[in-house]
Amino acid sequence: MTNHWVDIKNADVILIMGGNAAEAHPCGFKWVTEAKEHNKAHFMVVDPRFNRSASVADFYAPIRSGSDIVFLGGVINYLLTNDKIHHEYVRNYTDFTFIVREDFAFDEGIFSGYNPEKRTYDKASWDYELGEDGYVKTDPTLQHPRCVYQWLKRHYASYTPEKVESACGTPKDKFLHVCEKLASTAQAGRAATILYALGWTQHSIGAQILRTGAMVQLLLGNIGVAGGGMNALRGHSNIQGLTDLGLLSNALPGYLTLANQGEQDYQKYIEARTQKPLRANQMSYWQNYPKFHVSLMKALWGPAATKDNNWAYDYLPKLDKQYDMLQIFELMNEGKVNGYIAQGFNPLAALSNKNRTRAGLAKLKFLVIMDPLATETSEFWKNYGEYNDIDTASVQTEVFRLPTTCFAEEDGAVVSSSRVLQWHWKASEPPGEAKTDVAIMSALHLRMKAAYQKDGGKFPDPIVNLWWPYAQPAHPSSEELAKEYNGRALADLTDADGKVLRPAGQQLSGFGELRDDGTTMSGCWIYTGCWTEAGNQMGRRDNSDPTGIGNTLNWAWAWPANRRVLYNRASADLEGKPFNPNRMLVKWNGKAWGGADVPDYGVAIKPETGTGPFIMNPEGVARFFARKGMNEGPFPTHYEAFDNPLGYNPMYPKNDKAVSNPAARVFPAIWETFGKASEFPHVGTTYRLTEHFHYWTKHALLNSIIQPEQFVEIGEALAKEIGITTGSMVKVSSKRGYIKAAAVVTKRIKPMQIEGKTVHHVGIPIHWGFKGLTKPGFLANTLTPFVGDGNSNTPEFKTFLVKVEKV
Ligand SMILES: Nc1nc2c(c(=O)[nH]1)N[C@H]1C(S)=C(S)[C@@H](COP(=O)(O)OP(=O)(O)OC[C@H]3O[C@@H](n4cnc5c(=O)[nH]c(N)nc54)[C@H](O)[C@@H]3O)O[C@H]1N2
Ligand SMILES: Nc1nc2c(c(=O)[nH]1)N[C@H]1C(S)=C(S)[C@@H](COP(=O)(O)OP(=O)(O)OC[C@H]3O[C@@H](n4cnc5c(=O)[nH]c(N)nc54)[C@H](O)[C@@H]3O)O[C@H]1N2
Ligand SMILES: [Mo]
Repeated sequence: MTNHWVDIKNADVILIMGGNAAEAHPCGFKWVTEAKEHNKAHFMVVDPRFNRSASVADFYAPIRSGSDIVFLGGVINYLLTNDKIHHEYVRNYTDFTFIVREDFAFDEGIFSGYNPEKRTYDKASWDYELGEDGYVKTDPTLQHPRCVYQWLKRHYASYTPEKVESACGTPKDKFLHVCEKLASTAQAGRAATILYALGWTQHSIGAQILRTGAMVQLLLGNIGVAGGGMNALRGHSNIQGLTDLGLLSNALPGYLTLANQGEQDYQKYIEARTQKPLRANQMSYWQNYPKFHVSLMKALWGPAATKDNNWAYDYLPKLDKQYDMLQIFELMNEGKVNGYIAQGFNPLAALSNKNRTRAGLAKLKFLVIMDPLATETSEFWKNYGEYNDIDTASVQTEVFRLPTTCFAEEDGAVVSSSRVLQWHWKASEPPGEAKTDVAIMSALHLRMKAAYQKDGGKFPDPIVNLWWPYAQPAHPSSEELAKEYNGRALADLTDADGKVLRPAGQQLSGFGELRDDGTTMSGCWIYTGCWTEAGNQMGRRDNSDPTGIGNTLNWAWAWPANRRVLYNRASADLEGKPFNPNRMLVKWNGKAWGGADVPDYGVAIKPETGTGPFIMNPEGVARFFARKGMNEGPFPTHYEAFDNPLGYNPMYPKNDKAVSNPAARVFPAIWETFGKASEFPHVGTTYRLTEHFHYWTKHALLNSIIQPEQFVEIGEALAKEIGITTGSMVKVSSKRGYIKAAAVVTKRIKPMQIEGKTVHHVGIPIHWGFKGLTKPGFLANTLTPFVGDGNSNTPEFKTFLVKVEKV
């Protein structure tokens, strides 16, 4: 979230689109209720289903799954053509005036630089035009045909209300209602928030859907203000912590990035990430990359990371490809993976195309499951009849189960969607032989280290030199690890005159203290400040809120720097005067910043210097034109899901190269696993229910009683067509396999008219499987396609083709 849970109460307009917070985030959802009650907020839901959030909303509009960029592009077009934008904000705080390179082009769904054979883009032309001073050229009059504002107008001109109606199935009047309500926040003093989750991310164009939402918010001046923002409602209780700590395979802690294979040279690696400002006076905060990186390397390898060995740069792996889940299981299927550790992960249930996942697992030599429960994955080799019809004798994989504890059986911090790190204390001892994940991983590390010390190997250094300075090497404590993430001084830190600012050994109080000369260490720079000399800031429990805005700066601790609303500098005008004095976040008093939040930059930087609020970007402003960042283009563009009901792109019907995301990675063997509407005429989508948490609460008795049996949701019209009623068993098939489940016939899913064709959605909750206390069921992911987003590779779980039949 750019903002935070409590801040939702400050919104005047709330849009939940691509999420179902009442169902999946029922505790946080109370802030929507607060906004409605105390702020008269107008609450809207846009979803293929009339879901639990819609049932308590002021307004609901249906949308065809997978068509959100048409809808949001339509909102952008509406805001631009009706001039409902926050002029002062977009002019000063975005790239509206920037001029784009002359060779940048877009034609019928494809941008300049496309290589159809490789399905990738050469992104050279996707850039601003730079002057001789190295700074971006701008046109403050906004007239230049190549300025970002003019490009934006052209790019979304075809995203009309009529097109939204025919491509999304959203009636025009309902679409315009959403536009008008959002537009009412284009003025200072009103704010809209957008809350989203998987209904936006789990598509082959997921990351671009989020960008389109963010662009709407920028046009309205809703980023960085109280009650605004782009708010990702995250999943597992600590999934925010997982990404913060760099547990994605291409990441390092604190959103630093691993090198790719071509980056063997340390200086080049650092230079590529230490971005120089693209305009005068900008902070371009990633200029501090070397400080964060060297401090991380000191945390990992301690004394073995020295200036002479480039801070142990050679110890870090260099990526030959992006090792996301789809890639790993593809390699498994190719027989190229020997062993796999599934730690708190049930891939057989959670990953798309279950039969393919299972085939991959069966090719491993060994599989390790670290989990408190016996999961579908740990028993993938066992025959459970139709639910898991495997020939056990054909499986050679050796499976080890290592029972772990659950969160309540250890101390630690959990990071919420609000970026708040909140400490919790152990509530009970683990049962039986269960060990914490830290104890298991430590034991594994110590044994590997001993083996490498004894036998040597090709390159034992990264393992034998890993710094392990814990009181009990077999079980580092949560406190020790948290202090390490925060970071400390390894030598006396002095100023230019030699005065000691921070003696060696002390905890650091903020990432501003980090250095690139090996005198500081920090395991995750964005967490610096969470455990200072003043103690554990994550354990703080003072909920006082002097301004009433809900920031509670003394409750736990938020990254970065305890800031509760990101980019809060953008809530004030160039002089530092809050756009909305009633919901002030920060304010410049002529000498210093003050207010209800931690300001984006220190008191030394005055607004007069022109420093922009988007300090992580080298241009200091937010981008409508995503320079070279995204893989499928700098402006979000609609593409159909890989399994799609039309067979063409309704926005670019003439171009058969632009039907689905032209830059999404599709493994060669996967093309034939996509379905066609002639064979699979219905649109399937998968989702959650409040009563279950994925695949593990079916092991708990009470949850199993309240949601005992697998079902699929089918609209009344489709039910009539195939001759079923509630309770009938239906078979739902896709090109990848089939499931059977009880039908729930509902008014909450209605047929849609898409480009003159009737499209039915089929709703498939994900929670069942063949292990646990519920009635055994099929894994929903038997049906889903093995393809992901063009940037993150998040699987396309939300839109695929199925056929529903009466059993
Ligand atoms: N009780 C419970 N709570 C949970 C979880 C759980 O398993 N159980 N899981 C947690 C996790 S890990 C996560 S990631 C979050 C997920 O939270 P959510 O994303 O809110 O959950 P989902 O139910 O997967 O999907 C949300 C909505 O997306 C809609 N949708 C599908 N396709 C589209 C589309 O193309 N466009 C639009 N606009 N909407 C679409 C679906 O109809 C559904 O209503 O929930 C978390 N909370
Ligand atoms: N079709 C479809 N598929 C989906 C989704 C969808 O919407 N549709 N959603 C996707 C999403 S967003 C998610 S997050 C995934 C979820 O997929 P998973 O994360 O694989 O699902 P969980 O059941 O939450 O599995 C977590 C496992 O962690 C174990 N566990 C709990 N606490 C601990 C602990 O402290 N240590 C260890 N080692 N294990 C622990 C649990 O017992 C459980 O077996 O599913 C994805 N798959
Ligand atoms: Mo999730």
